[in-house]
Amino acid sequence: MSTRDQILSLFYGRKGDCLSGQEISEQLGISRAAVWKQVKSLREQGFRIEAKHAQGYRLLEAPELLLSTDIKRSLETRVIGSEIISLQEVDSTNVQIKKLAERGAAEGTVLIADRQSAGRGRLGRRWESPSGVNLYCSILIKPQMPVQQAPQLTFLSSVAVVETLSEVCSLSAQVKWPNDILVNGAKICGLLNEMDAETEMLHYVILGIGVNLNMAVEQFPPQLNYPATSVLREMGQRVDRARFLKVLLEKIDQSYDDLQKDGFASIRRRWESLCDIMNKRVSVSQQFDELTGTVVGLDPDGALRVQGDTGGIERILAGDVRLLET
Ligand code: BT5
Repeated sequence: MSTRDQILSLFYGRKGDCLSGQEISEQLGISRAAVWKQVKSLREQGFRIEAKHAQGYRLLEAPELLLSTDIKRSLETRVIGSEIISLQEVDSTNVQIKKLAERGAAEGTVLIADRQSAGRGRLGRRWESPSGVNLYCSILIKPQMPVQQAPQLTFLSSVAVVETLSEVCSLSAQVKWPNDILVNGAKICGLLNEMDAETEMLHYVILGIGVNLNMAVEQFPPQLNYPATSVLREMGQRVDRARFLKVLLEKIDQSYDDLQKDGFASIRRRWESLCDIMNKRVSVSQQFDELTGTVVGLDPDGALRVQGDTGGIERILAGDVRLLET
């Protein structure tokens, strides 16, 4: 734990009572001057810390930052969140966690950032990541599974996000194959899984999750491919980001455990029940042709099963799926 996080733990342990500079310096084994520097830096980060003569410091208010100590304190998980790193700004949480993975970071490591300067979408696209309002999170896992089954992990994250939106925000969202989450047709979350594998087996997978939580209408960039939305826009109220993240990590942890013990069946059933194109007519644009048919389910390798209007079941591995008017 960093010195800063240790000081915050001491403050939280005091529940609003005073903590003397002497006590902090003894507990952490640092000088009084170093304590003062840490307090100054916490104030600059938005913590309201009162200094009372002869009594010490008192934490009055913490900023609405996503702090690893806050999240870790109440997190009930088995693997996910074994380590939580919270940064103010990164280029991309996926890029940074990949570096940690290469240096041997533990399974379950989570990296979150308040802002991304180069948030990544698929195929080199950009994920808009303004400061202080949304969730930008990457999770490192090391599943014992063959490469072909890696797409199952995208469905695992998307089910967890939709269930968290429902539980924490009372918001009903749908999954869109393969990696979007929509509310009334507008994108509220994007998922970007990246993996490292050798021959047939996975080394590690990064689950990248971006959810628009408290982003206001004027913060949406004007030229997006799809309409976008946020919880604030849909529900008219702000979400506590730390609570959202805690519930999300717990759901991912549970689903990851289920996946490893019982296989894909339960995630597949949940995904199918949250997918608004199940049993509906769609058109699928692929690289060289277009198919129309009815969606009938999901295969274990993540392929969408579509009953073609002319012919049998087609397995769609990549393409753009559009709902047809009925
Ligand atoms: C995605 O790509 O939807 C995957 C986004 C994953 C973002 C997370 S944040 C944490 C982690 N670290 C990263 O660097 N990335 C992951 P794609 O399907 O390619 O969609 C990208 C398209 O969505 C863009 O071209 C825009 O049209 C649109 N878009 C960009 N930012 C958006 C936002 N904040 N909300 C809604 N739509 C957005």
